[in-house]
Amino acid sequence: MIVCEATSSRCDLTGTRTTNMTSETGVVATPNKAGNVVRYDWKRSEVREIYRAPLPELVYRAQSLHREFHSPDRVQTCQLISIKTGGCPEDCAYCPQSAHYETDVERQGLLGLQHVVRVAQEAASRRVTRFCMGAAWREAPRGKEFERVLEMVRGVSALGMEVCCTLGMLTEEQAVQLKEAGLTAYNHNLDTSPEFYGSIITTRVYDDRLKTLAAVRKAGITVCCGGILGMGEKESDRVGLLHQLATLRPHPESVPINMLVRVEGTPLASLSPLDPLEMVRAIATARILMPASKVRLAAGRKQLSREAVTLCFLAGANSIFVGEKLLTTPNPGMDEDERLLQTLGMKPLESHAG
Ligand code: SAM
Ligand code: DTB
Ligand code: SF4
Repeated sequence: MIVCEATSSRCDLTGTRTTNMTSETGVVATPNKAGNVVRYDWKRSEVREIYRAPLPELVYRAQSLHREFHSPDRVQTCQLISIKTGGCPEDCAYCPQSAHYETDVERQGLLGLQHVVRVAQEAASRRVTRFCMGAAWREAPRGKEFERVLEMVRGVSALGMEVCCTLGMLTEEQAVQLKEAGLTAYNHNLDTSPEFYGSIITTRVYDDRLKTLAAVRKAGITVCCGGILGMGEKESDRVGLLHQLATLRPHPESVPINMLVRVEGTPLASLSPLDPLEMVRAIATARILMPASKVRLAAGRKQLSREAVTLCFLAGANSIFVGEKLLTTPNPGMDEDERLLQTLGMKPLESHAG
């Protein structure tokens, strides 16, 4: 265990302990193979302290811990597809798909099953191991459209890929149906701190998100949950988001950290761009707080230099979205990413899906 000299003995920046820890509410930590312990009882002040540590210290500690839980030269490659685009009734200020804003996004109803499975097959042939289907819905629909989504999940799952969906709010019953269809993961982001949430979205509350996350967990689906940086939030909001994620029990298996893609027509379009080093800090902090999780460097890579992306990998990011498009916005092309991984001596992670 690496002990932090700059902090009190209560908080070592590795976030690990060599013994089991308990609290009044019961066991708060589970050990990994090496005897390190994953904690769920982080205090916000501890998260702040980690986030603000000198950058070399922060990255060193994140990287040290990364190596205890993951292969340092492996990156999971995931591909997104927008299965239903635009016209969303929610007013998320960052989102080009909200019906509240005039953007260049063309509305598109739910795609056909065969088209989606064909795109997934092409992705699998390029060693993409996780396929994520996103829909601009406030909540997953009922009836025929939901049946079609279930077919898509079955079709992609049959290819041996990890299957993820992000469809908005879910009922417990829908979560069970998705699980039975073969869904690996459900993406549902908390996006920012509870305090800042109301400045970004007014059509739902933080608690709605937490309820869907609970339904996903209850159904036995893994959780993909993260947020967006660069929406005009303060450092304390980034800390607040990371604190929320790190106190979910169990931690989300996947933590996407998005850098805002500023889209013309959305209320956040003219914000100043985020300092990429904030992405590095957030990723390193996520790695320390949730050492066993995949930390995904998600949206915003087009705006990051390859050196900034490299720093994100050093800070513990071990998953990226590949392909020229995210849902509606551009992403670096496959060739560019292959070249980058090759230059860095890194390789795509093999699939764990059965
Ligand atoms: N409607 C569903 C929902 O909101 O959960 C699923 C689709 S939504 C587009 C998925 C996630 O994309 C959002 O939670 C948000 O974190 C992210 N996102 C959307 N627009 C973005 C943008 N302009 N920049 C970065 N991330 C964005
Ligand atoms: C996540 O956290 N980021 C991805 C995925 N989960 C669904 C979506 C990013 C969307 C960026 C804006 C767009 O392309 O529309
Ligand atoms: Fe709708 Fe999701 Fe976009 Fe919000 S982020 S407007 S819920 S598609």
